[in-house]
Amino acid sequence: MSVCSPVAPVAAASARHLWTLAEVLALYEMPLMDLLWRAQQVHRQHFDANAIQRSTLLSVKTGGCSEDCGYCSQSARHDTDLERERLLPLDEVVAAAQAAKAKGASRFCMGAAWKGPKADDLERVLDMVREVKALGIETCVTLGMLKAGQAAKLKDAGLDYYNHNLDTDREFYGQVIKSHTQDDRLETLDQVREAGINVCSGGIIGMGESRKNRAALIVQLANLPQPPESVPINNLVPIPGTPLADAPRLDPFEFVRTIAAARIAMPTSWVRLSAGRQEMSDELQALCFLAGANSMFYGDHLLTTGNPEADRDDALFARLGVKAI
Ligand code: SAM
Ligand code: DTB
Ligand code: SF4
Repeated sequence: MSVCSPVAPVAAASARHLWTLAEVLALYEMPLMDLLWRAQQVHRQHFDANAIQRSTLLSVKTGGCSEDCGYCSQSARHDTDLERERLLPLDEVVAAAQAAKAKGASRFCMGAAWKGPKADDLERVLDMVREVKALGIETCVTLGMLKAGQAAKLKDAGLDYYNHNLDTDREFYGQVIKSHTQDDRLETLDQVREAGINVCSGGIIGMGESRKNRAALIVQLANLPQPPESVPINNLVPIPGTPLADAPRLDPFEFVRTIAAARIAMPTSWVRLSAGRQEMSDELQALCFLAGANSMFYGDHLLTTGNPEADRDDALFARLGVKAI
């Protein structure tokens, strides 16, 4: 195949291309070198290909979640080793954000294991957003499903991004999560958009879904009324005690293909190489960056699982000649 022949029609600069499943599946089926080349071309049209954005995560409320997401260590319905914690005090959160900023993260993301925030919990999170924002670092929260009016309050407090993943293809969703539907998640994304907060939404790969399911997730994200500004692609971190503890491991090249498909289908979005980096070699991560990932979580913890040590990431950036933004 010629490197120039597009799999999808090239949209006029002003018109937005809506992706079909066949087109995204065709991306997945390209020879890897052609796919990477195409992803690089798209990436370089919109971004500095040698710059990677870094967000630091903090779990502000850990465990005891009512939902049954099959991958999650924090569901009260799974028998995992996790210790439940109450909502962290404000000063601890602010101190962690200060440390993240000092290490060079440009965004601080606070996660809570809730189906959604109760009114009084939200008030405490609003204080966190205000104080973290005042430090001069971007703010992100992931609190589950929002009720009417909650997104507007978050916006008023200074929230920059709300993370809420579609997680997996609508057709596969019910096999992983039964306590809520993907439509519930879409409703929250609408509210976040409506409030003028940047949308961060992506998914998890390696849960036993098919390639068609992976492609369908990318189509769904890309064809949202407006594509998410930020698209986290998580590789399943298998958690003992969860239904997905023994999910068959995915070929790492399939993960790289998913990053490339996300990059091509969402050219102006930040694509985040998210959970699963700790198990990846430096070479595999470099391949993900080549496929168009330009964001990552920085700091030795995700929410309840590990992430590469900051020193290892700093060394990787130096070896690759990548600059942090
Ligand atoms: N409760 C909120 C929610 O579900 O939106 C926020 C926290 S939840 C842990 C945030 C995201 O983490 C999930 O949507 C999922 O994509 C990701 N995640 C959770 N457990 C994971 C795992 N074991 N491996 C990979 N990603 C995971
Ligand atoms: C996202 O897509 N990945 C992050 C963040 N958004 C909140 C969370 C990953 C969690 C990995 C499993 C854990 O640490 O519990
Ligand atoms: Fe709860 Fe979120 Fe985990 Fe689902 S992914 S169980 S909603 S914390």
